[in-house]
Amino acid sequence: MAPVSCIQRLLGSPRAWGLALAWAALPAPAQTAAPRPHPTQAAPRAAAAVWVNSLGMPFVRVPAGRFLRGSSEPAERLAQAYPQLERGRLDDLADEAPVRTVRITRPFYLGQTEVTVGQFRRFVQASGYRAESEADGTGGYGYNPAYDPAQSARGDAFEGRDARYSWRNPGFAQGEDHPVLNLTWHDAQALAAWLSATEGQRYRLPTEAEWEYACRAGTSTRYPHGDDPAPLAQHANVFDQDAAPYWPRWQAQAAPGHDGHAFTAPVGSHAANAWGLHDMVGNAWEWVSDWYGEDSYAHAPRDDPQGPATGQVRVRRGGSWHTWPFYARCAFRNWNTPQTRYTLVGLRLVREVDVPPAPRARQRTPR
Ligand SMILES: [Ca+2]
Ligand SMILES: [Ca+2]
Repeated sequence: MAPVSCIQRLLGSPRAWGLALAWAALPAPAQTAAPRPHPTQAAPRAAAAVWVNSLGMPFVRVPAGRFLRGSSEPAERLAQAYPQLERGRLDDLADEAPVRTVRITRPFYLGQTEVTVGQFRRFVQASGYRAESEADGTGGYGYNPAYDPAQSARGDAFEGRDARYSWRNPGFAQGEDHPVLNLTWHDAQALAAWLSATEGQRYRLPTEAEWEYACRAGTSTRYPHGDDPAPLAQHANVFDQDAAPYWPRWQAQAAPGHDGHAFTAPVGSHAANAWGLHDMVGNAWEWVSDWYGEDSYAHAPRDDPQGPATGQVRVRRGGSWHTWPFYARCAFRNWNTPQTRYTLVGLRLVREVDVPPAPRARQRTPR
């Protein structure tokens, strides 16, 4: 059975009425989504203007354009760049091909950073929303130094599901400016819907194509900084020499060097890419709107692809603070069920650009 969207489920339940009333009772947002400069996010490298919404999320405008989506790198070349990886992992990348030109026909505002704990907390306080991990009582995943993956049924790197874990607690300390984790795809939909309703704008998750376009920011290399994984820790918060001591059996997979963070980093701790976007690579995986399809690139339209019409799992992109460099490439695709809540997965949002109405067709002068 195809999963039902959160909004559909909300509208079909008594809870929807309570939520709707909570929204209606809200005071007007302290500020509208009208663009204004953000006092703290003006990255010198990113000349692009930054705008902030009513929850304090900064957005930058991504231009319309075209890019080469995906990767067709042969396994032999990848093996040279990532010699520590088992060969089987290099042969499992068919979903990144074929590489094709994709056009993004409309500009859009994209979150300059991942959604933070503080921003999500303000949403929860204003709306009364309960994250899926709390609403269903099964919790999320978290880091527990006493937990041994080898002793668990699934062998997962993290403990869960467990009610002690949620977006409020991934098992390690997070500041309000860290990326929020343990949210489901449905939670992301609820956040976007609430922002849309309260601000009168159109918020949504980026499509998978928009996400990769924005990650690449005009580049066609493995990472926004280039092809070489060696300096990745200078550019992103990934599984590095700061994280490896906590998972010594994966030491060989850690990026060389120190990015300064064993767990999540405050968003924007690393330099922005060429379009002014931080942490597209690393820190938290990011939900996108598409259903996953292993062969979806071969069947996608060239313009504004939206992904398969149906599916079982939703795509997440970009890698996280716990991700090996190979899986933090701009082209890499991963997925989870829309109910998944996990210690590594967060999101960033799109706010659509207001499109002025098309000019009326000129009337033909009768002859
Ligand atoms: Ca790190
Ligand atoms: Ca990220």
